[in-house]
Amino acid sequence: MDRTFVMVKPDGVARGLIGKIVTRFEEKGFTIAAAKLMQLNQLEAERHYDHLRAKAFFGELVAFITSGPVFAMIVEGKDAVKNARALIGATNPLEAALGTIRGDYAMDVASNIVHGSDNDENAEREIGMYFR
Ligand SMILES: Nc1nc2c(ncn2[C@@H]2O[C@H](COP(=O)(O)OP(=O)(O)OP(=O)(O)O)[C@@H](O)[C@H]2O)c(=O)[nH]1
Ligand SMILES: [Mg+2]
Repeated sequence: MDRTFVMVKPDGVARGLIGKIVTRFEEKGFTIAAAKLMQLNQLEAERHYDHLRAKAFFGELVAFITSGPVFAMIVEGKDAVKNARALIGATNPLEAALGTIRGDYAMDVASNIVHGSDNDENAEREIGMYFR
């Protein structure tokens, strides 16, 4: 079975949306294979967003993702990476269709409430980082 890594970001946890987000994945047809509430440290956050190191907002991004607990999940299902990203919606909630998680629950690109791995290799890398 295909799997991917999904994380409710600090804004989603703080807003009490863990349950709703888990439900959206279950309703889509995913199985939650593992899940835990955790706090990312600076190093983990920098590794997580390594591909964005050159961006002007990198510092803000790392500060945000370490600002409070996140809810990390391994989700399983057919074409897990692609189906999860379709359910999550476009990076910028302004462009995310209604019916997607970001389209329904977020308004700002900096706090878009959920992360999903962008390819199979990164999914395995991120699962390896957070579930050992
Ligand atoms: N503060 C800030 N954050 C941004 C900006 N643009 C993108 N981000 C954040 O950086 C995160 C990671 O960017 P990407 O990996 O390119 O986008 P993504 O794959 O749709 O999002 P993730 O699933 O969170 O990885 C996004 O989800 C946004 O929360 C920005 O201009 N300012
Ligand atoms: Mg990404």
